[in-house]
Amino acid sequence: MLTKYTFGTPFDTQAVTAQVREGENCPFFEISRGEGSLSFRCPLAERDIVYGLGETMGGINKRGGRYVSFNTDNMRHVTGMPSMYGSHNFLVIDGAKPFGAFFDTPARVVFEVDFEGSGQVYVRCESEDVALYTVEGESAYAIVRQFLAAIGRSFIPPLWAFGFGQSRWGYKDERDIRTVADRYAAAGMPLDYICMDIDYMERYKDFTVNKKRFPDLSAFAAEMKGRGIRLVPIVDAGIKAEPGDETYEEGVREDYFCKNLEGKYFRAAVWPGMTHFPDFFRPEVRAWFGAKYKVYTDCGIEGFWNDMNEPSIFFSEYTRGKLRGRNCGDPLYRGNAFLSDYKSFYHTIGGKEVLHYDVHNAFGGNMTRASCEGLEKLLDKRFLLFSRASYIGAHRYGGIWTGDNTSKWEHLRQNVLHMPSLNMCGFLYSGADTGGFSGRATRELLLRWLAFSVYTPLMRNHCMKYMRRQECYRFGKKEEFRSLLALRYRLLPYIYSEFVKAALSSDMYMKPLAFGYPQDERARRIEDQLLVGDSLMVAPVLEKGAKGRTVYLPEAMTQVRWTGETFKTLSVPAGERFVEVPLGEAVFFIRRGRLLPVGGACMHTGEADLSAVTLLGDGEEYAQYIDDGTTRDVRAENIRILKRR
Ligand code: MIG
Repeated sequence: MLTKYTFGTPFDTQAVTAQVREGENCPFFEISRGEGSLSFRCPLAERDIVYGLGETMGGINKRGGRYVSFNTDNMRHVTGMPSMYGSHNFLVIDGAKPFGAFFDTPARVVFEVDFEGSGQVYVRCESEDVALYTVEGESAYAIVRQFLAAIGRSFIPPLWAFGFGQSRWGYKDERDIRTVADRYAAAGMPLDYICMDIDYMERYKDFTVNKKRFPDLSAFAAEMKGRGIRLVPIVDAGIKAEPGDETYEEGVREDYFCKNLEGKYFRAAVWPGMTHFPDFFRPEVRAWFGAKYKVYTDCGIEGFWNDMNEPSIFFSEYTRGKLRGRNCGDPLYRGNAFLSDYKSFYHTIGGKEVLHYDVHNAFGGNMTRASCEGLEKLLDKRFLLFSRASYIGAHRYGGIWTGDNTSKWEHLRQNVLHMPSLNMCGFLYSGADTGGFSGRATRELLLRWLAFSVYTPLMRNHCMKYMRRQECYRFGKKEEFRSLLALRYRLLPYIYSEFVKAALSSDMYMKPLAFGYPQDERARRIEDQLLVGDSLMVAPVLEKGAKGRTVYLPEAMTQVRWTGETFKTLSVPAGERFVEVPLGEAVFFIRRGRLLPVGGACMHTGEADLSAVTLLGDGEEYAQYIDDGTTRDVRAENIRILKRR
C-alpha cells in the first residue's frame, strides 16, 4: 500500500504514475522543518537491512553510509564518494515492520543510514517542498514490487540491445569501426553493436557527423547492419554556442536554452567549447530535441547513448579557469566544483523561472525523456537508449550505464552491488563499462568481468581514450573470451524473457539473494551472489588470482558449468561449497523447481532463434516471453509455456 504525504508545494517530477492515496501524518518518520529544508528520521534496529538508493557507492545494504543525491560527473568511484550520475531517492527499511520511502524532490538530498553507528536513518531534503511516498507490504521484496508498479513500466529495448556491444572513446572513423567488426568476426566472437563516441561528430557538435571520417553514414550503417552490427552514437547534453550551427540557430530562434540571472543564455564549457543547455523541462524543448535524432534515424540508426547530462560542466564564465581544449586532465574537471554554476541558471517550468540547482537531479532524466519520445515518433519499432544521468521516472524512457569506472577488482564488485539497487529503483536496463573505463584492464579482470556482465542487460565493453585497448580480440587465448561471449548468446532466450517479464510485471530482473530467501538469515547477508530472473543464481568470481570461490546455496540447486562448448549439470545440496571456476568458464545455479531455457550459438542476435531451446533444471515448466525482438506491442500474451519432457 502506497501513501503520499505532501509538504509544501512539491515539484511534479512525474516519477510516480499511479494514483496514490493521500495521508495526513506520516507514522514512519520524525519530521523537522528547517529554513529551506525538511529532515526525516527513524530508528533502526540492530538486524534491520536498508535497501535501495540505486546508483550509490557501497553495498546492497546501505547501512553505515552517507549518500548525497546530486547528479555528478565524477570518475572517482571510491567507497564514500557521496554522489554519482543518478539520484534515486527510494529506500526500503527491512525491519520488524518493513516499509519503503521515496523522497520525491529534484533538489539535493542527503541520506545517512546508520552513519557512523547513529542507529537511525536520517534524510535531509534541501527543499521545503517534498512529496514523500511510503510503501507498506509484507516483505522488502513485496514493497519494491509495489513501488515499481507505482512508477510505471521499465523501458524495454529491442532484442539486439541484449547482444554484446563494443565501445571505445577513440574510434574516430569508419575504418576504426570496420576494423573492430572485422576483428571480432575473425576471432569468431559474436557482436551486436559498436558505439560511436564523440569523435564521430563535427567538432563535438550534437546532430552533426564529421564528413571526412564518415563520408556516407547511411551507407556505412547499412553495411554494418548487413553484417548484423548496429551503430550506437553518443549525444551530449550541451549545444555548441556557435552562430551558423543549425541546432544552435533553431534553439535561439525558439528561445529553447537555459538563461542566467541577466536573462542571457547560460554558457558552459563542455566538449564542443562554450555550449547552451536545452531547457529539457519544457515539453516543446523536449519535442524539438527529440526530433533532432532524425539526423541519425534517417541513416538507419536505432540506438543511442546520452552523455554529460548531469549536466557536466568543465567550467563556465562564473567559475575560474581557462579553456584547455580537450584536456580531460584539467584540474577543474571534477564533480561538485560547479555549485556556483548550478546556482546561476534557470529553467522555465509552467511559465515560472526555476533555479537549476533546485531541480538539478531531474535535468538528465528529462533529456532521456526528450530522446525517447522523439525516437518513438521517428521509428516504428523499439530502439536502444541509455543515459548517464537519471532520476526515478526516467527508467520509463531509457536505461542507464554506471559511468566512468576503473579497471579495478573493486569496481567489478561495485557493478554486482549496483545491479539490484538500480533494479529496485526501476532501472532494469543497465550495466557497467565492462573491463573498466579508465585504468589498465588485465586479461584476467576482463574475463572475470565479462563472466558477470553475461547476466546484465547492458553488456558493453567500453574504455577511455589513451587507455589500453581492451577489445576481447586483443588478448591471448581467445577461446576463453569466445566462450564467455558465446554463453551470453546461448542464454539470450532466458535473459530476454526474464527481462521483459520483469518489466511487464513490475518486478526486478536482478535481485539480492535475500529477496528469494527472506527467511534465511545467511542469505539475507550475502551481497556477492545475485538472483537473475526467477530461475538463476549467479556467484561471480571477484578476486584476482582466484581459482574459484565459495558459494552459499540456500537450497539444493542444479549447478551448471559452461565449458565453452557444453552445459554440464550437477545436482548439488544446500549449504556452502567451493566451486572451481577456471578463466573462460562459467558456473551458475538453477533454483529448485525452476527451468532455464538455453538457445543455440550465434554470431549476433539477428541469427538467434529464441524458440529453439533446451531446458535445464529440475522444474516442470517455464513461461517464455518471446516476440520478434523489435515490436512495440510487448504484451503478456507473447508468453508460451514450455514443459519439461
Ligand atoms: O568527459 O565522450 O562517461 O563513457 O567515453 C568525458 C567521452 C565524456 C564520458 C562518458 C564516457 C565517454 C566520454 N564521456
